[in-house]
Amino acid sequence: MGKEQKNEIGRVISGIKKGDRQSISRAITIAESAPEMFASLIKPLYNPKKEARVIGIVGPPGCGKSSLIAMIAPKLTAMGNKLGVIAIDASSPFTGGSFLGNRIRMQDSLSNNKIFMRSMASRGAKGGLAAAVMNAILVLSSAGYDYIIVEPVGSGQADVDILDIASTIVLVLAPGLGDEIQAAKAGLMEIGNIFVINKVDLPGADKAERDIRYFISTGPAEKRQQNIVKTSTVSREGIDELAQAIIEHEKSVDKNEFIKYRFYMETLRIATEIFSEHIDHLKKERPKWLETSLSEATDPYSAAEKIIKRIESDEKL
Ligand SMILES: Nc1nc2c(ncn2[C@@H]2O[C@H](COP(=O)(O)OP(=O)(O)OP(=O)(O)O)[C@@H](O)[C@H]2O)c(=O)[nH]1
Ligand SMILES: [Mg+2]
Repeated sequence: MGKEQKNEIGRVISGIKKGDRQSISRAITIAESAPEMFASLIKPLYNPKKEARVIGIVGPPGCGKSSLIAMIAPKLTAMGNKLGVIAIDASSPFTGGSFLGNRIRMQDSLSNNKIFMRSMASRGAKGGLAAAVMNAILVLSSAGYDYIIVEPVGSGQADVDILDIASTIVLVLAPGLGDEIQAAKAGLMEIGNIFVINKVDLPGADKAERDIRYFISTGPAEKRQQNIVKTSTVSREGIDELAQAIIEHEKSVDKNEFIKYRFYMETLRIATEIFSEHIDHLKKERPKWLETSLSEATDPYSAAEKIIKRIESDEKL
């Protein structure tokens, strides 16, 4: 790493400690584009006590996830929380059509530095989307954010395994989505901690609710008691209940246990990344020692074991 990069890291670290938004933004960009530089940035900042609570808002495309986030965001900040919002594959989480109006409601929280918003592209991040999202969570946690809402793309499954990062998962469904509800049922129903039927101002809301209740009744026993929150971002029905349901669910989560789990998943992800970087390097370089090992090995398994030993011993590859 060059002197200039080191200086920049120093500046970004002290900025993040002060909660400076530009530094937070820059750190997330570094995480997306230069993972090795990000490592030196986050090491001195990381503090497990500061790990934020992460809420995943999942559901089929167009069910109203972003609109709901815009409405519950000010509720969470009004309770004294600093809130981060990460939306995946939105041009910007708060400039999409439905956000223009909601942005006005959020103005206070925004000007008080209580909400930080960021969108991420599912393609293009070095190390993949899961890495970029997890690293953004590390940055926002270090900057003192209490809650982070993540809105994954489309069905919510995408590249991010939301179960690895979120301690509360809100599943949003809406009337009139037809097949998408069927698809969502298959994959998402099992992971939801809170079920939401949004757009209850539209016809068909009752049918959607009956469908979901039926589905729940056929699911695992522990889900049968599940509450369904009915919301509309048009009439604002159910918005307070949803914010409250999220807080209540978080109360039931053992935060320390969940953070240990997220730490474990994060560690494995980083280890995999470092390891595969070594392997990529070997694919490109074919160094002399590797050629020798290969010619000495009697089978490819023994040859692979030699490579692993070499990586472990941290000898120059
Ligand atoms: N009638 C009605 N329309 C709503 C409601 N909530 C959202 N919408 C509309 O539904 C459309 C999609 O809303 P979004 O909030 O962008 O939905 P999303 O789930 O974030 O969509 P993707 O991110 O594209 O998957 C927009 O046109 C919203 O204005 C609601 O409660 N009632
Ligand atoms: Mg959206």
